[in-house]
Amino acid sequence: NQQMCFKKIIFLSVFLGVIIELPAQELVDKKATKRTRYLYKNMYKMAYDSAVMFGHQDDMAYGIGWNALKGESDVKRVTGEYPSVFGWDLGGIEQDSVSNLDKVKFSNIRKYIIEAYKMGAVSTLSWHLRNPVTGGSAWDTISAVSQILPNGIQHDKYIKWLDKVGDFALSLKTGFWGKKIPIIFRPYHEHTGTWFWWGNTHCTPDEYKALWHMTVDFFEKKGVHNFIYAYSPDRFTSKEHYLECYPGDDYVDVMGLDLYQFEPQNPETHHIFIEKASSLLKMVSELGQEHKKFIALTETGFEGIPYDKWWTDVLWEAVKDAPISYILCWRNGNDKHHFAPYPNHVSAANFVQFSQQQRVYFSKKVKAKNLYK
Ligand code: BMA
Repeated sequence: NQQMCFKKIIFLSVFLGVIIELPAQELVDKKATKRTRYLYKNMYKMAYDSAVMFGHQDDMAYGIGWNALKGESDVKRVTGEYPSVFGWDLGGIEQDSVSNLDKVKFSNIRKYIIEAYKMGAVSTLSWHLRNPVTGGSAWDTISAVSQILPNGIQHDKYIKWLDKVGDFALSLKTGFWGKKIPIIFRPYHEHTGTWFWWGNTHCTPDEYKALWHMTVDFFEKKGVHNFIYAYSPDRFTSKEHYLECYPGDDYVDVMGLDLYQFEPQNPETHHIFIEKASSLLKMVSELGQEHKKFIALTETGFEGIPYDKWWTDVLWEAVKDAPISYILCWRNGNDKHHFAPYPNHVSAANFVQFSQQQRVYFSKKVKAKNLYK
């Protein structure tokens, strides 16, 4: 009888163990929802299995020659499928605007995020927020960080801004139970550059870190548990430089890099970009392994993509040796300022070729991966 009881206990614990089995990967947010943890674990695994997801900013919102048309996407028009990562921007939410700085309605962003989730894809949010001191744009570099930190004179106002982002995050839910949709949140990006008010020379590394800590702590306290936090410097010179403003392993889940194709842009000199990008990504991937974070090319592109083989011969060459989980190309704003092709674009055929590579994942292959389970 005792033996029976013992067996029952063993059986029950194994059964419960399977039911409540959660990914071992530690996230910044110890209360992260189950789906958020699964997403992180699965993206981490996929990256080290050599899969690279393809992402596009504002993909479902507009493209070249169309705006807010349900079901449309330039990427889909060219390849027949959606990207597997969708980027959106919250710039303007801090001022209760109806639309973001690129004229996409927040209510539509919410719908697109739900759609992306339903197709098994991933959404990532950046935030080109206004300068909290002057009310100018994100590119207004009048010093602001010291004033929004605790004890700063703009602190209370800034907390209200964070609160609006938190409300938006909590509004991203699906299904009968209203489960929250996991998001890769990528605030205060490109801080190694000098163009944003949180960037280099406009605050000290300690101030930057304090801003990051304050932001994450605020969201956790508010009950936002569907964020995976991504750190994404622009170009950097060494691992030490990459880590100069790093908020710490307890505050970062993804180690990213923002890097666009730079001059010179003629095909004979593209090897310069390839070498630069791969050497930076090599450093990021070593850091990722040391810090146990997955890595990503969190923003990239070649404005207008004037080179017809850019996708396979430049971008892929630049990233193929690094275990990046995804690439995010920037938005298709107009026929000059766009980073994905559209039908009949000079790089369209090459983009199709790129999308069909075994290691490259667009929406269809990603759906089969069940990232949220
Ligand atoms: C920049 C440009 C701008 C845009 C901003 C935020 O790279 O695309 O036109 O407003 O990103 O999305």
